[in-house]
Amino acid sequence: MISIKELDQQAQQIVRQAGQNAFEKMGEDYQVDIKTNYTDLVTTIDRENEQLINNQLRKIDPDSQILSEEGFGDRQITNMQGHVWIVDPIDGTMNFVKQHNNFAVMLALYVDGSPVLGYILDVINGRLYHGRRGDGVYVNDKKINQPANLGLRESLLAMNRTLTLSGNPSLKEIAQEAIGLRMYGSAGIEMIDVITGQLGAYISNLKPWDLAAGRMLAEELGLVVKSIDGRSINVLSSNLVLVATRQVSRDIRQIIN
Ligand code: 2AM
Ligand code: CA
Repeated sequence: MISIKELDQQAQQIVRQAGQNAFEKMGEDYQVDIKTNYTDLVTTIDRENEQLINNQLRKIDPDSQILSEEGFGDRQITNMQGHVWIVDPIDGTMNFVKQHNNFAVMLALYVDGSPVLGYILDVINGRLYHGRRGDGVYVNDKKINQPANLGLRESLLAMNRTLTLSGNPSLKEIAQEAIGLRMYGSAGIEMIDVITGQLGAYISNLKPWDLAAGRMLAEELGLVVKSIDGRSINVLSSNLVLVATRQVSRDIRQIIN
């Protein structure tokens, strides 16, 4: 069987190919469809990318399961045994369509439920954030240092639109306590900014493919990835997730409790 190190090399190529495909097609005509409502989009490029990624994963790791957003993966994934690849072919599809910026390709490998490989490609900046468990996190070829353990009052916080508008008093207090509030519209780009220390925290409702890669990279750098009330998260379900420095996580816990 192919080693994790070899899978890592191949997966980097696959993510870069999908990024290149999105970059090339970005300015062309493509179809945009509505998923659950008019704010939730999918394009033919999302679907193309997912097929490109999944077909290659099936070649390099044929016994694995694939959990992916647009329906080309395995229909039913009820357990995390063995190799499970988790795919977001374009994260931040709204930004892809509207901004031609601030979107990502994301991929992760979980082995028996634990994160082992993670990739977030910031397509427009050509930066691939990647990591293998125990080997640290890199941006392209450069190793990333652990971000400073700042508290909430010294940190920028990113929160998604639904939560920001929810009126939840605890979330409002958290947002007011932070030094500033940001909203990018791409979980991948927001998690990159926590990993690199540009944000102290990111709070959002995330599906498995929004979370899987960023969780791997963040945990490898000693950051906290938990449900907002401090419980551990189940990667197979939708979660209200906090990705943060240890100090911000403590500060938020104090506000919530
Ligand atoms: P997507 O573009 O891959 O769908 C924007 O708020 C961020 O949340 C994006 O990363 C987007 O990923 C994700 N997202 C959009 N709709 C979502 C939903 N209904 N549940 C969870 N995540 C969602
Ligand atoms: Ca997506």
